[in-house]
Amino acid sequence: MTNTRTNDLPLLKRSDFGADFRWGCSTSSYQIEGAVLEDGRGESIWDRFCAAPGHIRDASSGAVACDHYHRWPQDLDMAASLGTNAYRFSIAWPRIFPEGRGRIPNQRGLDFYSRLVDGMLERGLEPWVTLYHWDLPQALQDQGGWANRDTVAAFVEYTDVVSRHLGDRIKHWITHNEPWCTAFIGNHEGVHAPGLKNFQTALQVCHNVMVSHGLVIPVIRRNVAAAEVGAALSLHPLYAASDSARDVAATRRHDGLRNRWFLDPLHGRGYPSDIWNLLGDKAPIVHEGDLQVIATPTDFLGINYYFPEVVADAPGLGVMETRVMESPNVERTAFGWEVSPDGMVALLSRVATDYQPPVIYLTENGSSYEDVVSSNGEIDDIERRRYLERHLLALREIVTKGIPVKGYFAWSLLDNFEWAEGYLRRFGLTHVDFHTQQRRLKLSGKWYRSFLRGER
Ligand code: IFM
Repeated sequence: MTNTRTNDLPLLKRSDFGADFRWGCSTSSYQIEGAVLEDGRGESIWDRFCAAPGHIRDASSGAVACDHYHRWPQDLDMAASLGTNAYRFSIAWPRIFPEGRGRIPNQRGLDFYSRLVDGMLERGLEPWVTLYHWDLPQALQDQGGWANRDTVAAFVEYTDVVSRHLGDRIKHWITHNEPWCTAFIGNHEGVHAPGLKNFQTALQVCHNVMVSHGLVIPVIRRNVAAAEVGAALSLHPLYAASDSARDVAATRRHDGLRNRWFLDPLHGRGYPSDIWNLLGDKAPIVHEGDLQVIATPTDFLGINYYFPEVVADAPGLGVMETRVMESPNVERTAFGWEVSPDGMVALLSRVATDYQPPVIYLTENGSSYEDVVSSNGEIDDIERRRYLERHLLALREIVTKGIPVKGYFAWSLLDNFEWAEGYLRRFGLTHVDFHTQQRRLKLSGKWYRSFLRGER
């Protein structure tokens, strides 16, 4: 039954998206690599954060994760066997500069990624690299992390080294993954590394990350012929909890920090004034020219789409005075995230109308469910398969509307270390037994494979 379509859903074919469409899976370094003490890798903020009790729900860490550092040939074989033509991964900055910066990079770290990229090319997978997917060198955090402007300079140096070493083989460069998460989950909510709970710090982190994005674009272009560069934002369609003027205004405010805080400056509009005016003395320090730097033209916009949010007014609750509501009677993943392919259509339509990016890639989309390995070793993750199929149907609708989405990357190739949730949330198309490291393609992965291979 794996290769048949879900009976109540319309037929979907790879060819509906055109021959040049990029199809891939996404991963990130700390979530899959393990080998945190090998080949000269330095400590990252996630190593430090995981070591402190109470931060990770199952008290785990990425120390071993999927052991991808050693098992990458098998993992790339799996990615290629699906019929994908691209693969998104990230580089662990502490493998390149164990102390965050320095005159001489760690050659063994560069060699690892060089082998990995060669492995992709040998398998017909176009490498899509993310430079920062949250594993900051701890040495830089010890000096203030992203809140310290020096980290911006360090990121430029790191990018220069990586793009000079790998730019002959990598054409697609993603500067940052989900700067909202870097800034706010890590520095305001305290749920991710480095675990700070300070709104003002989070705003400064956010600004510095955005400046670093703009500053590395010319560096990559200088080092990489015909490079295509962009950032991957986590964006959400937002709905007011009621028609009341207060909830509608709250939703606009929430949108201001969740979505427009990134989209506006990236598109040359500066920070949204409605939000800036609310921030008062918490607003970030912005140097002259920063907004022009952030608005440096890119080649594409990466969007990570997972779920919509329903927002209500919350007087007295922080500067933003908003609350995200749990709307009842909606379909949710095991993580509690609302399942809404329509939300993806709404989001992409809105971004296309309001900002007109020339090219969009869906750089992440996926779902977490509680998978069960049956006695015959199969993982019949019907819900994830259906999630994937419905989101690809939504994607076809988006493409049919003329919105320039040119690629889709499923999150994720493998079950992996899901940050503060540890190994309790599985997002993979491939099941990983974290005791034996055995990989097994799930029903969802088999569905993606049959779709990509045109076997349906
Ligand atoms: O696992 C994460 C990933 O690192 C960033 N985007 C969302 C995924 C699921 O939470």
